[in-house]
Amino acid sequence: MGKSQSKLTDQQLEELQKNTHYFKEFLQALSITSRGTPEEKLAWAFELYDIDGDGFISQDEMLQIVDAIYRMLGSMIQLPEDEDTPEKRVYKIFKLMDSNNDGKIDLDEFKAGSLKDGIIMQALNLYEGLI
Ligand SMILES: [Ca+2]
Ligand SMILES: [Ca+2]
Repeated sequence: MGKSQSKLTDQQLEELQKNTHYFKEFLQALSITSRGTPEEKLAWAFELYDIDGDGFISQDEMLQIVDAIYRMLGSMIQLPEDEDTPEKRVYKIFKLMDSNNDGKIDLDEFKAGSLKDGIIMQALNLYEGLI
């Protein structure tokens, strides 16, 4: 990730299109698991967030997802000022979830953090309402 800019470059637009496509797959996968327990859904969600499949969610990976979620749902959910950009949100998520401070989130941290933090569970429930 480069420096944040207010204007979208062509590359960022391309990235956005990829994210949107990715997000649709994300929704589909979640709909498949909509009958699972919250724990099962979180395990699924973790795999989706872990884009390169190395067993950890990096800040870049989290940013891609949060960015996609914000673009798709931004007008449907109220966001406090300290998390009204994906970057701020990712910072907060990592502060909350990354309990051993190694800069990435493993499955246990993700599960524990998601149950503590509203937005991911809220998003999971929102998808169920939509599908
Ligand atoms: Ca990863
Ligand atoms: Ca960690």
